[in-house]
Amino acid sequence: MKKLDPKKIFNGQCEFLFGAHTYSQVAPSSQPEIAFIGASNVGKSSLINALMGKKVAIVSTTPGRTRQLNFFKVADGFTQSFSEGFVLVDMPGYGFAKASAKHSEHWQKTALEYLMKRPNLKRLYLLIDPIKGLKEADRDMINMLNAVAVSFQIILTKTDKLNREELAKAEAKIAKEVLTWPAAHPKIIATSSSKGYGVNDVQDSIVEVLQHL
Ligand SMILES: Nc1nc2c(ncn2[C@@H]2O[C@H](COP(=O)(O)OP(=O)(O)OP(=O)(O)O)[C@@H](O)[C@H]2O)c(=O)[nH]1
Ligand SMILES: [Mg+2]
Repeated sequence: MKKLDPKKIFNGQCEFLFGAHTYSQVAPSSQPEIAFIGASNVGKSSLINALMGKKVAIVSTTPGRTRQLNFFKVADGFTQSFSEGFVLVDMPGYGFAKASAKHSEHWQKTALEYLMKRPNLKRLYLLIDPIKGLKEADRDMINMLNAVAVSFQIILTKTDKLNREELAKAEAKIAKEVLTWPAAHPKIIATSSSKGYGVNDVQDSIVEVLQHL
C-alpha cells in the first residue's frame, strides 16, 4: 500500500466542484468524501481553507453564509490527478436563528439525505465552538447521527479564543459526553483556523481515513 504524505496532499491543489441545494443535484460518485457539519458560524468553511492553505470556501461574518452543500475536489498526493483524489464537503450550518422554518426544514432534509445515502462518505467531522459548548441544535444533530448510525468525529474550533485552562475544561466536558455517543469517534481534535493550531491533526486524521480505504 502506498504511504500517503499529508504535505503532498494538502498543498493547495483544491478546486470548487459544485454546490447543491437538494440531494438530487448531487451526482453519484465513488470518490471518497470527507464532510464538515456544525452550527452556523462555527468555522466549517474557515477550517476547509486552513486545511488546504487556500481560500476555496467562502467565509463571512454573516452567519448562515453557506446555504448549499459545497463540494471541493482535492488532488491526490502522487500524480496531482483530481480523478484519483478525494472530495471535501462543506455543509450548510444548522441552528441559525434567523433562518426561516422552511429553510431549516429543507436543509435538514437535504443534510440527512446526503449523510444517509452516501456510501462514499468516509468521515464526517462535527464542529463545535468550545466557548458556546453544545447547543440544542448540536444535540439534535448528534442524536440523529447516533440514531441512524452515521459515525462522526468532533472538532473544536476557534480555540485561539480560549486560554489553555479554559480549553482543557471545555474539552473535558465534551469528552465526557462523547463517551456516551455510540456513533462518535473517541478522539476530539482541537483547532484554530486563524492561528493554524491543530490543522495538521485534522490533515493527519483525513490521511488516516484515506490510507485505510
Ligand atoms: N478567532 C477565530 N475566528 C474564526 C476561526 N475560524 C473561523 N472564524 C470566524 O468565524 C466566522 C465564521 O466562520 P465560517 O468559516 O464562515 O463559519 P461556517 O461554519 O462556515 O459558517 P456558515 O457557513 O454560516 O455555516 C468568520 O468570521 C471567521 O473569520 C478561528 O479559528 N478563530
Ligand atoms: Mg460556511
